[in-house]
Amino acid sequence: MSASIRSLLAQEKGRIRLLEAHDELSREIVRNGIGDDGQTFHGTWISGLTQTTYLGIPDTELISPLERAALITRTQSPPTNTRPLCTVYDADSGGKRDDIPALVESLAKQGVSMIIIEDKAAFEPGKKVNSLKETSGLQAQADMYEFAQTIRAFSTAAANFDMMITARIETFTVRTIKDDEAEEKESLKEALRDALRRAAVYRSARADAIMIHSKSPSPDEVLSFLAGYRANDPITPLVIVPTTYAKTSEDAFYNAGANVIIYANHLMRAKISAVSKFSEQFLAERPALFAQDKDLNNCVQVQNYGCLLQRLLGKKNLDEA
Ligand code: SPV
Ligand code: MG
Repeated sequence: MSASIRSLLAQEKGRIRLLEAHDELSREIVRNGIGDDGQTFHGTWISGLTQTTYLGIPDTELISPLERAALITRTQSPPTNTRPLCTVYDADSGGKRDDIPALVESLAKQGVSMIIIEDKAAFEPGKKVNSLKETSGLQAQADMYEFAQTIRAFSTAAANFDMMITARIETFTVRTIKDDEAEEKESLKEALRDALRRAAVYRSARADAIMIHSKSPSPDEVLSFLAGYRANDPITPLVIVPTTYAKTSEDAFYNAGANVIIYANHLMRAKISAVSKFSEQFLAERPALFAQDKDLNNCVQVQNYGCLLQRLLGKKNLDEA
């Protein structure tokens, strides 16, 4: 059974934490993770970036959000008696307009309860540029009124499901940072005005939640949006992705009005790091490494990648792995 993010938001007083999962094993790792303070993840983020990395293709909408949805493996069938997680899907630009009803239905049937669509130029395979890239502005931001039509189409398709539709605002990520201090200040002010205007338009188009994205190393863009938005609307859930501005505490964002914090690519990064180090160690020490370690040997023999990864992550500090 999957959890509903709408219900979790109510249950957890509007403070939700998600971690990216790109396959069934990583999802189980998210489900079982417990911090020293007893905190857990409430659900998973099906990231376009890490799902495509897993598939070995670039994060450019080479395959459509509908095609990608068909590749989610068994997210709805965890073993019984496990803690239910909610699932949030990264739908990139939303894909082809005609695909929207089938996309929403496919995701709902797989236990997804929130879809996030970004206000970038309309779907064209291979043309998407990831928001964190320096060149993210090369993919233009969508006209806000045209994007509102996309949000309306998703909202209509979601009417019979427990599904939240989130409009993701890319104004800060497409912005070119100015060298001149005064120009930069003005550009930031204009970007904030634009982002707040877009949020109002997308809410009128029946978006259930708003995501504000930023690739700045400072949390200031996001904090200014949260303050500006919350001045007029204390209720609509707000979503953030603190990948580049990672040093600010969760509480600072929750207290500023954020409700859903998405750690968007961290398991894939941990996996790449751990497995790279392991393969180097293996080359250096084989076959002694396997001869000495029966458990590790078992993990490999049954090709249980998650078991292998957990063994490495069990060392807590990835650098020790
Ligand atoms: C993803 O994880 O695919 C996202 C978040 O869309 S980001 O990569 O930060 O754009
Ligand atoms: Mg993405």
